[in-house]
Amino acid sequence: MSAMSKLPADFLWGYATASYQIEGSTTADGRAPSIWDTFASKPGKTLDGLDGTHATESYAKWQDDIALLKSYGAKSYRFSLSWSRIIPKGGKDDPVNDAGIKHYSDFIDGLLAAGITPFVTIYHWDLPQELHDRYGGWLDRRIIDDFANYAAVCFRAFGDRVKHWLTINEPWCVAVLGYCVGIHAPGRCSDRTKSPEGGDSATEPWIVAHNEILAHAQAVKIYREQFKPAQKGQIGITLNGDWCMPWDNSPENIKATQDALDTAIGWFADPIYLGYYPASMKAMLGARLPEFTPAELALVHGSSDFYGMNTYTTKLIKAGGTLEHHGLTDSTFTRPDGTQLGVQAHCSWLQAYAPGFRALLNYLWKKYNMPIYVTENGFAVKDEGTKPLSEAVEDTDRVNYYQGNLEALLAAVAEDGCDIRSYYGWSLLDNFEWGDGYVTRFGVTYVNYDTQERVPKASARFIATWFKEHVAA
Ligand code: GBH
Repeated sequence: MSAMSKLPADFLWGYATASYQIEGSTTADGRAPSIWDTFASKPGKTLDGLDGTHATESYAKWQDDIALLKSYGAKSYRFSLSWSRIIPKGGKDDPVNDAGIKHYSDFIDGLLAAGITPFVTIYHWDLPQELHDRYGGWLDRRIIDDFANYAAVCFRAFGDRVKHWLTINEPWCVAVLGYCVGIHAPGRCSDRTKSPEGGDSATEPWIVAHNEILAHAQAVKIYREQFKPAQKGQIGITLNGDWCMPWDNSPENIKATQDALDTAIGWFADPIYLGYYPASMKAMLGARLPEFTPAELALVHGSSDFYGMNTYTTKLIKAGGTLEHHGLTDSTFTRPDGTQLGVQAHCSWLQAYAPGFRALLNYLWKKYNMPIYVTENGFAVKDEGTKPLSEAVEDTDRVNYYQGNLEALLAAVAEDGCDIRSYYGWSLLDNFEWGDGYVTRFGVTYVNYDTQERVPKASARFIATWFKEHVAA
């Protein structure tokens, strides 16, 4: 790579967050409960029984968040809207809450006044509880029109100023963690000791995913037909997906690696960008995988203007697992020679491995041929949550993670020719890490949860300097 390689001047970079993970103020200004309020309030569902009641108090402290982003030189901020602040009961015939609209409208104005481009996620997992109670939320096809209506309310209220939209964040996590493993809201699975109210891990995740894809596509259709001509923005979905490499060169592990990628990524990306579910998933699931009608397929195929990519790690894949949501494969970070793939994070599922980040960018660019927006990427330093502040802010493992991945991103652009338009670090702040509570910290900013004091970590300074040096003027 030439030392002069730079990202284009309009490259968007900044940080990502999500409403329930940062906002707090869960009863303010007419907000109604989401499935995450309900799930987190049940005993044993989150670490230390904690929830998003306070989080980083970003609903109240929104001006501080904007000032922080500005101090970091961020060009853009990715955040999500809370459905139950905007339409408390959620449905298409339910009232819109003007106070919720006003909050986000003021926030968007504040970002723009600070020169920061808003990138807005419409749904990041906090479904209005009422829709779950009414018809089972994502399990029922009524969600499609209710979601599309909610999205239209957002386009109408904010689309004059918001030109970058994401429909749903990581539909895989909603389907698998919420309706198969039961470790995320609404906590459904086949195990009645964990989910007494019902659930079927063998069928529900595939139905939920199908409805998510249709809801996303319906929202995009409305945007393109009714709003895009005047508002001229872009809209897409963002998918989680970690790079997979065969554990060794055996044919069965090479095949398993593609099965793992199909289930992690192709499950959603193939219908949306290519127009069909992966053949490996049809073979695995048979009639349990829902089918699209021709009309639905026409709606779904091509329903994203770009590839939204959330990624964290790389896995080594072995054939022979028992979990269908991993394509009946197993994964490990331990190579055949016993060494570890990368530096271990606080979460068991995350190790740093920059070559995998570059390989994934290339795989997605070649397979789907869409501009890529990296919408999340980040690292939780091991044991950071129990370190004193002075040590926690010297987050060397996180600096190394970002350095490796940003160099990989630049190489993917400058040497491999991938079309990459954004990079968002997860996250601006330490925040509510879902079932893992507050001990796992992903922020480039340390949050003292007793005082809500924000303290920049070394990684925030590193990223600011890196983009200053690597984005064309
Ligand atoms: C993102 O998900 C989320 O968008 C964000 O809200 C979250 O805070 C952030 O990552 C950090 O976790 O061991 O089988 O349970 C990341 C994608 C996919 C990573 C599921 C964890 C757990 C797999 N996640 N994975 S499992």
